[in-house]
Amino acid sequence: MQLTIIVPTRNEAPNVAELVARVGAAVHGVDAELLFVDDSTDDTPDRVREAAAHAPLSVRLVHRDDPVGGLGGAVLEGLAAARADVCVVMDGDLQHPPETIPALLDRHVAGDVDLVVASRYQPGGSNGGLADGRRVLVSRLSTMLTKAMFPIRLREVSDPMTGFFLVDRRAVNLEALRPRGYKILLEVLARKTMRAAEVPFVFDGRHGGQSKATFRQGAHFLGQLWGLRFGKMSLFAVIGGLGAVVNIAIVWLLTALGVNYIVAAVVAAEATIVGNFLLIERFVFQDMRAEASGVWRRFATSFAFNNVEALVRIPIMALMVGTWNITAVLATAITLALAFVVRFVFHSLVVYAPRKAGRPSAARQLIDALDEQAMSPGEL
Ligand SMILES: Nc1nc2c(ncn2[C@@H]2O[C@H](COP(=O)(O)OP(=O)(O)OP(=O)(O)O)[C@@H](O)[C@H]2O)c(=O)[nH]1
Ligand SMILES: [Mg+2]
Repeated sequence: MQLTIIVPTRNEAPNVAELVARVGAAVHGVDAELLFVDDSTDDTPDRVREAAAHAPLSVRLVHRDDPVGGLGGAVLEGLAAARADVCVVMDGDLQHPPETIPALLDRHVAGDVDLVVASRYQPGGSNGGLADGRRVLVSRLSTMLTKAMFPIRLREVSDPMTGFFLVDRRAVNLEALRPRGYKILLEVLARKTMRAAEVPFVFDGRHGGQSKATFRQGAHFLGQLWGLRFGKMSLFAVIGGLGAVVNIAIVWLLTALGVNYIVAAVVAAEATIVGNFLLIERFVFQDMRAEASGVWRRFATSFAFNNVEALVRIPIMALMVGTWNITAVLATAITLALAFVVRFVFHSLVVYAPRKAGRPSAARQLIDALDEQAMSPGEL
């Protein structure tokens, strides 16, 4: 089978017959199937079965009684259940014209990309079908925000918020995608550098039925964006913060037991460094371990870095207090913040660096690696 067209639906009964007819006509001559992943409470499933009976292509229905992950979850389930590796994802309300499918397919057949995005913002495309000015504004602003947060990953993509795209699922790690996203394309794009292209399309008005877009989804989207962008770094920060608390607790405990405070501080620092390493191994950089050097080497590098950092930070702090005349507390705060960034960058780029990598220019490599690691998602 050449192509699976995945359509997530929730209460789209009035649109099913027309959708099936138009998709059938659009992919005439292609070995394709149409796969509905349905979370409806209306009679959408009946409409799908009716339409399937005399459709010009194979029509399948996956109805979910437990709609895990909502729209995003439905798309993921469709990608997993598809008979073809090449999948088109589109809405079921005919805002995404089925007549654009051949253009997506043709672009993919050229062979140089794994993802073809149907874009409202390419010449020839349009956003005219959005319900009102407010929706246009929200859509524009969220697109701008998204692009600003992923300037490198989304370089090639003008419409990362579209729900209409073709993806070759062999190029996607389905297990790594989280259905939390209403915008599953964003998950796909943000997690991995994809070879992507775009074709324009005209976003139509809704054919029938009701919109499911809500304010809650908007808030959800911001959460998704935040998680994708800062996931790894915020986890790293949380673990670092936890380490600081444990550090203080150990010093307190040991000194209370009568241990010399310098000895207590050293024991606490080393214990925290080891604990920190174990936690970031497990929770922050777990996706990079397989390609990095062995665990003992990673530990040695991380351990050495943290000790050097602690040794260097204190004289720098003293220097700052001496030359800038700032308080010791402020100097501590500044050096700790700086140390956090340096530590994160060092772990991303050195401790967990892939064993061997293609070597473009050093600057390019640095930027790519930062974009890849510092900003890639992390999950607890
Ligand atoms: N399976 C499934 N599909 C959903 C869910 N929520 C929305 N959809 C489908 O996802 C597609 C997009 O939803 P829409 O309500 O059209 O969202 P929108 O296009 O942003 O909003 P409008 O412009 O008002 O149409 C439609 O085919 C919906 O039926 C869900 O929870 N589960
Ligand atoms: Mg819609």
